[in-house]
Amino acid sequence: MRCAVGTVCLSALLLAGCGGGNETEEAAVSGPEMIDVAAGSFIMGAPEDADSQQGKPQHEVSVPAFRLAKTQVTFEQYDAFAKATGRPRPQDDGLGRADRPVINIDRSDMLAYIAWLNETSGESGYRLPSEAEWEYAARAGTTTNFYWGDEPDPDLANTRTNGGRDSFELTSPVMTFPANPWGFYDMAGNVWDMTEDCLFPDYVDAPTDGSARTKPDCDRFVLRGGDYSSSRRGQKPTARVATGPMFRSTSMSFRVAQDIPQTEDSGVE
Ligand SMILES: [Ca+2]
Ligand SMILES: [Ca+2]
Repeated sequence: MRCAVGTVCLSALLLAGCGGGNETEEAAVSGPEMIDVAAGSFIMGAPEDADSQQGKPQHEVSVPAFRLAKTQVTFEQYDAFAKATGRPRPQDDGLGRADRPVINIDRSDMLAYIAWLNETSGESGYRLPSEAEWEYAARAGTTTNFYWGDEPDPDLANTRTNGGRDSFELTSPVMTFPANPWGFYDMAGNVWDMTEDCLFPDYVDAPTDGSARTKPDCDRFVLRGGDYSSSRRGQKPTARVATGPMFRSTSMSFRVAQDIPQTEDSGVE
């Protein structure tokens, strides 16, 4: 089953072939389950009076249609890559593997996984998401403090609260908490997501076409989406931190984005 561009596959579990395109021939490697995100515009960033962790200033961004994985890359997915390529399996620090987000890898490991997907999955165009794409997908059309409303809720994200559904001091399996309105999991809390963007101190002169803001020899890349130790501010879809390219952590992972294949509908319906 192919999901029409211009819609979001909310019932992703039922649409096992969504974005996969593997009905007629078995791909050698199955990539992460992708959700089609329709093109659209949104206000990126936080108001001037927001705390210092939030990206500012607010500005309108028009995002072309793209795909984003509904979860972060799991240990199961990454370990298949490591096995196939002879790379070491990253440590899990005793937190468990399987459907936990892969941790203790650096940016070059993430890019190697993505390159491997492009080479072996039978599909192309896999890449890291831009900050703008990430925030557009995290907000999922909402304008509230969090994608579920204006107050933190321990039943809706793995953060430092550790109450209610959040019984996790550290990482939690992907899809433990409810998805956001567009079907993406863990866009608040659990572990941070790597993006394509280099860190600039603010959004002045940032691109407004959904593309990543980069520069040669970047030494600080932007992470989005908070982690298991996030306070109120770290859970917001506008929160951002940054790390160097060699950084590894139990609180950082990644999810893949993908270009919409050129042969498909452009998203105009
Ligand atoms: Ca927690
Ligand atoms: Ca997260």
